[in-house]
Amino acid sequence: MTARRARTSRVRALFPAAIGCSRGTRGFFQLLLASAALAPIGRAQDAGGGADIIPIVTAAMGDRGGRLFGQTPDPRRTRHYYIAAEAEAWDYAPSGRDLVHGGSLPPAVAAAPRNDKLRYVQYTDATFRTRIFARPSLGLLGPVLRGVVGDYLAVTFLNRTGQPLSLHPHGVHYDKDNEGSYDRLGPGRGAAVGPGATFTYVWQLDEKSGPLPGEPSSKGWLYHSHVAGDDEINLGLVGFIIVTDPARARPDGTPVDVDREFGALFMIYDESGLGEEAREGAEYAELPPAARPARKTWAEIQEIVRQGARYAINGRSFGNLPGLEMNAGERVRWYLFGLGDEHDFHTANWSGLRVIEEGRPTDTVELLPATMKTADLVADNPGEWLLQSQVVADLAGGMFARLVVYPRGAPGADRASAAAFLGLPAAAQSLRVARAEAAIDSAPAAAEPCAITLAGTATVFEAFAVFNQTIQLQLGDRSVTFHPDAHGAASAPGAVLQLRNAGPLGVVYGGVLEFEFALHGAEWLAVLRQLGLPAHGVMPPELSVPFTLKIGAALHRATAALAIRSSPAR
Ligand SMILES: [Cu+2]
Repeated sequence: MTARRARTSRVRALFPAAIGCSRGTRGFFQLLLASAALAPIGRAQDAGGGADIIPIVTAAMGDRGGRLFGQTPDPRRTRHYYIAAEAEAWDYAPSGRDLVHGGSLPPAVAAAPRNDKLRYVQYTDATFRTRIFARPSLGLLGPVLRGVVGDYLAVTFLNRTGQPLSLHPHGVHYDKDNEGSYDRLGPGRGAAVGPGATFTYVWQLDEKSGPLPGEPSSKGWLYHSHVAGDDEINLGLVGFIIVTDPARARPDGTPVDVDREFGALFMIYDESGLGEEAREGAEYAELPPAARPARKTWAEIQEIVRQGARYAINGRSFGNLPGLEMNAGERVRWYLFGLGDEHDFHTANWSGLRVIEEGRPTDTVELLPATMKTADLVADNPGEWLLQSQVVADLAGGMFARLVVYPRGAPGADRASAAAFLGLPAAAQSLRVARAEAAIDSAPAAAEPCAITLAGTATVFEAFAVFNQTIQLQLGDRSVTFHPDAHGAASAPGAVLQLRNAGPLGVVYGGVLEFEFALHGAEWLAVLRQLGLPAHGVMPPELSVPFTLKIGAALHRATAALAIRSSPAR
């Protein structure tokens, strides 16, 4: 990821097959350069930097994927995902603090809260308009893809960035077009998806992708962009796949002997801002001046790299990864991953808890780059604990996260399978209702016969300007359109909208919009009656109200359980 990778590029280049997907052909050219002292090879010939690679598929070609070994897979056995790659400013420690030790962040981390990242973002369908809520505990990781042995995964990928990208999976069965990995030997169609282009990858979850009878009932495999090697991993384009043994799976594909799942990627990200050239330049400082692109000394480069290192679990540092919460007694499966370079040897350690990994009880699991392991624990020790790397430099760098085991009898972590397991279709939501209530006044001359409050969250694009889009609410056959101002406020006849989380410039960051509608008047009472509210007699305590929200071009659907307060009581 950094200058330290430059130091080893000769070694890697000697073993390109063994290194597999962690290295492009750049190291090979550099090997030529170093050994023969040739003149530097121009960037146009260089495999490093995705911008230099000519995309295999472009926006003009349309989607030329969707087939595996020439066949369209059985749709009844296919799980379809829609994933875009998008730019995002990423904060490794959004609280601005070390949330475990209570201290401030190292100056280099505190000074750079916004880091340019590319992410895999999940959408509801091929229109790529409506985002799905990301799982907070997954941090920077992309959506989890899952299935049981015998299934196919189809991933329609839209590249919304300016450089060619891909999805390259580990562990599953694919042909060359679906490999998603760029090389000069004869790249498949999915090897380099150009800016604006779409490609549907199809992968088979064959027997070898699933667990053996002696292994845990499910296992995790990494996927990542692999056009120009690990640059894209460092940018954030990483996610994982879960494959379950069908003999040990529930109907929804979750492992039957587990109550909850988490995924954790241990990796040092490089935010030094140093280009390949500067890093490689330091490495080749011993070359004759004509062949040397170096401008900084080795020591200078090392210091810049050190300042730019971000020690993270799922892209969060210093206790800033949320959501690692479980309930006492739950059987919890951990999918553990390592990625990166020769500094990325990490030891996943749970304080207060022990796991079973490869049949042994332990509290520490060793991770090397491109390692994929499964570890199970029973949450038998309520309290606040840590998931951390026990490597000394990792601890100093903030590679730890908070764990919570709620005691029995506490409300605890959400036990619904969509919340407890990763990547289930039921969790693929874009709209959540936090508060839904209606006050009904049935008196003949009531001043306010009906007042409805509907508040919640909906997904939006990154850096969403609240005053730029129209927002349309549809309840029953009644639809209202709002044009919010820079403060997120808008009104229409019988309706008021307030968007709650726009910053001073009227922009929402983070992809989640908080809304609150207040609806007044007899027309809304008519809508509720149309949706099943009785006109006379005893009011039900709750009314199920389906509604849609159109934010710009993105359509969101949800059903609110509307709490009914009626007066006068009868
Ligand atoms: Cu890989």
